Amino acid sequence: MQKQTPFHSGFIAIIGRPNVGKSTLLNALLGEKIAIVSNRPQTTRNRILGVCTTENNQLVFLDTPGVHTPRTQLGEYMMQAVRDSLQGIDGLMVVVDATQVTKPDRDLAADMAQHKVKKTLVLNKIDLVPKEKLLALLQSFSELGYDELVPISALTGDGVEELRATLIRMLPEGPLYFPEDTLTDRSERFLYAEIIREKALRNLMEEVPHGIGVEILGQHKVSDGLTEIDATIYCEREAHKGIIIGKQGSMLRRIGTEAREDIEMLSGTHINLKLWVKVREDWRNNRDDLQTLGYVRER
Ligand SMILES: Nc1nc2c(ncn2[C@@H]2O[C@H](COP(=O)(O)OP(=O)(O)OP(=O)(O)O)[C@@H](O)[C@H]2O)c(=O)[nH]1
Ligand SMILES: [Mg+2]
Repeated sequence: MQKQTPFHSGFIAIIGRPNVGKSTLLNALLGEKIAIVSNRPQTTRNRILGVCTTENNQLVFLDTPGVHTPRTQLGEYMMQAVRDSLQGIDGLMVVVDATQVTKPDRDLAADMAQHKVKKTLVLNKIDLVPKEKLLALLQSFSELGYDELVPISALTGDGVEELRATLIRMLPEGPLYFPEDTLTDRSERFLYAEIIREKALRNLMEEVPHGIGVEILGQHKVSDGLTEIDATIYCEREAHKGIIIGKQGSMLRRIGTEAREDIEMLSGTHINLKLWVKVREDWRNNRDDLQTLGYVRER
């Protein structure tokens, strides 16, 4: 790809309350799925960087955990990841769920409006909102001082290209921060663990998902075209372990099959995925466990 001058680039943080669709939006902007998505709040636990490069510009997105009041050390780590993501950025995208704008959404949007960078307020999930309601909502955010208000559906893609054009207009002149073929700064190992966690989140009910952590123990090439991956799913209680394994192992098999299919697509090779389940009581408040599972502050 021929790099054009002047070249524009910048870091843009994606901020919002849990479940508003930040990770779905990151994936839509990249045209690739790198961040896991579920209908449960607090799905994303780390800052996830995604890069989109053209001959004229490079957009570097930072997906972040949903802003909430932390109740565990993991929650505190997550909120630190949000604060860290706000450092050194060139732009800010604040996402709200247009189907249910709450006071905490408005408070967060008002708080973020204080940042002295280019700011876009993104009203997501417009596929579920009647036009009249949307106009009133847009109006209700117009006084906060955002440079742009953009309605989108990250799920259907409606408005996503308009949003991209808006963000590109806001980029300052800048260097190529990452090689042009970079998609994310996250390792395969991280992405695989996240895929397994996503399948667990999607299949498990009630309080079990929040206490789940995944560690990739190892991966080795068995032959050309076949890799074996060993991973442990941690949970917080013996009763949860039973639920994750399921009747005669049926739940664990389902999580394993769904995860294997996604990992095979990502890696382009056949995968033999071996999953174990272990109980680690209160791991979300244990510093060593948090470290083992990759919840370690960067830099
Ligand atoms: N109908 C509809 N659903 C959406 C849209 N965008 C996201 N969703 C759904 O909203 C849910 C949450 O999406 P995520 O992308 O995981 O939300 P998030 O903001 O990253 O959530 P956290 O990581 O928990 O903070 C999922 O069930 C998505 O499929 C949209 O534009 N329309
Ligand atoms: Mg997310």
